[in-house]
Amino acid sequence: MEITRNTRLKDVIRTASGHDTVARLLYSLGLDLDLITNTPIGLLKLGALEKLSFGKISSSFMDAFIRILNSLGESEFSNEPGQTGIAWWKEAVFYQVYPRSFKDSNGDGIGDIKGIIEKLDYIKYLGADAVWCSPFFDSPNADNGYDIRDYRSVMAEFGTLDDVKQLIKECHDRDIRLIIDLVMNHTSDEHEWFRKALCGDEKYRGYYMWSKKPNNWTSFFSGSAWKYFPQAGEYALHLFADKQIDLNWDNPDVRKEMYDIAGFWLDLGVDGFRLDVVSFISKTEGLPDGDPTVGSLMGFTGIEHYFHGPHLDEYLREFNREVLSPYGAYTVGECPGNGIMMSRMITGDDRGELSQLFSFDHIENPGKKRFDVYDFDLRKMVPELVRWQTEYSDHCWPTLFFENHDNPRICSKADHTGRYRVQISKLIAVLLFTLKGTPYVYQGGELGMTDYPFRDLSEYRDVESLNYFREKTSCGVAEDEAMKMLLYGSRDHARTPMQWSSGKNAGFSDSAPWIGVNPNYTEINAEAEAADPGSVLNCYRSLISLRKTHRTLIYGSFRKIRTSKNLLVYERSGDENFTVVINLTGRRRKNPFSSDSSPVFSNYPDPADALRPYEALIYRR
Ligand code: TEU
Ligand code: CA
Repeated sequence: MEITRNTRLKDVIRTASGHDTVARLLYSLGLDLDLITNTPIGLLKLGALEKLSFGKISSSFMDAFIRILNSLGESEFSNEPGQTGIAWWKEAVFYQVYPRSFKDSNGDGIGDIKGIIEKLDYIKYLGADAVWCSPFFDSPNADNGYDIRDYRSVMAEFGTLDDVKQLIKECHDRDIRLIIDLVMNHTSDEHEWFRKALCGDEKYRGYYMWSKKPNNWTSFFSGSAWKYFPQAGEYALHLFADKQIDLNWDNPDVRKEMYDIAGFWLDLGVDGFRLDVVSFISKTEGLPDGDPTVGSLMGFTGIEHYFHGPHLDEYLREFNREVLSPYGAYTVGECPGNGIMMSRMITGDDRGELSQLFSFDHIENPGKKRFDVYDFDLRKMVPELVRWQTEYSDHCWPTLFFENHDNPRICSKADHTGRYRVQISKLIAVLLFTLKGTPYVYQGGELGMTDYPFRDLSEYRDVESLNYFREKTSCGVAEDEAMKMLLYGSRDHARTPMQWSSGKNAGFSDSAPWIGVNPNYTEINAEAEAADPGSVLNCYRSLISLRKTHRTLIYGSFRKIRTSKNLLVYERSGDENFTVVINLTGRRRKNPFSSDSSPVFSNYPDPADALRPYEALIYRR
């Protein structure tokens, strides 16, 4: 179906790209797709929006918008009700390790592979079945290892290839699977390929994307996405830091290199991959300018040309056929900006692309961006969360996560006062382990670790934060205001050392860590929490074990029960029936769920009639 100004909105959202683009656009305006599905607005023609907006929606924006809507064409995925197949990764609890900040084994202040090995028993004790390890490959660390210089060797600070082989073995000895983090969209500018490209080697020049005249795309880490290289006499594309140069995936040699690298690691025994920004690998041919209005809404200009590019599905299928399937490897793709329908194209079990993906809309409230100064409202997350439970289809399996190494801590985000840290952390655990999908715990989330009280720019380490500060202040934002934005959005909050004990440097290292330890480690740490039955850690452990002993919590169906917008109430049904009641606010609410039985879980130590702030209850019937 060709979308034009005459297409009614309700028809626009029947195609995958139409559905997701409109949903994303509304989301960035703080609105919900319900507006189109549940109100007469759905009957309006696309062109009417232009007239009704009184000039806010320009004709050129509408043109760009219609082009995006038509770019993906019809979606080919099964709408048949399916039968959810059983798989280890649907039953597993994943634990994400950020090696630099997890455990330092040799006292240089930097976490390392041997440190991870030391703590595998802890991961097992928590109840996790699989580890996602952020990149440990040789890297000059412009972006903490997400800028890879050599995909087949290990960063000296982290250890050796033998250490990683040992890690794989020690994981498997404990029945823990290990997936590693492959960055296939870009390499370091210090990678041999790029160095050869700069020396005029035509073969390797063709590995990257060049231009004599850069387009208007912006980088995720501020400024233009193009950097001029005098040796080459041209600009090279970098969607991230200017030391992370985008690979040209339209070149079959590049794809072959990547498949070989994946095979190398699978031969060493890893169980699969988390694929860094894998949805960005295919870019619109000719690299045309991005639409400025789309750019300002999304925060990045040009994104419509690569967030689900023209050959993405084709390349993923090729990757799957060449490497993943033969090894039976699991994959979870990082796919920012892909909504639910386009995600079905990537993860449908009949599509032969990826096992699962991460999409991020639920992580910020509608209309908000990560550096905005605001308290995250859990209520506003519900429509998005529920949609992935009910509309993602039986052919797909959601990921469940609220934290990772790129986002502040969720308990701080939702309550910057810290007053309800314990309740919110446990509430999040209830969502992680009772919703349908594969839970991903980010290191320290299981302790209720919080944001760091950053006061000075010198305390930040992340290239994104530092660039952001520079960009904002150079555009006239006052320094204290820019500091406040960093305090709300910096990725460094998630990267402070794991808090193991109340000992020196939180038990992370014998010497000063590469980034500050949160001063609250004397109270919030694994050792103290292990000894406290009411801790966040013990809550995680008991919910993981509840989930494992009741498969209904894994494979059971999901149904949302309508109540007030202050509560989230849902049912998981199968052999058994679980009802989850969550107060999403910091105020007391009436508990609408009357039951003969008392809850099998509460995030408060004692029972009560009314729901207390952020109370989360699980009933079993
Ligand atoms: O992140 C990609 C990404 O788009 C975002 O998570 C990004 O960091 C930011 O949130 C944009 O608003 C991945 C990695 O997870 C991240 O650590 C890397 O810095 C990035 O790719 C580049 O490799
Ligand atoms: Ca170390």
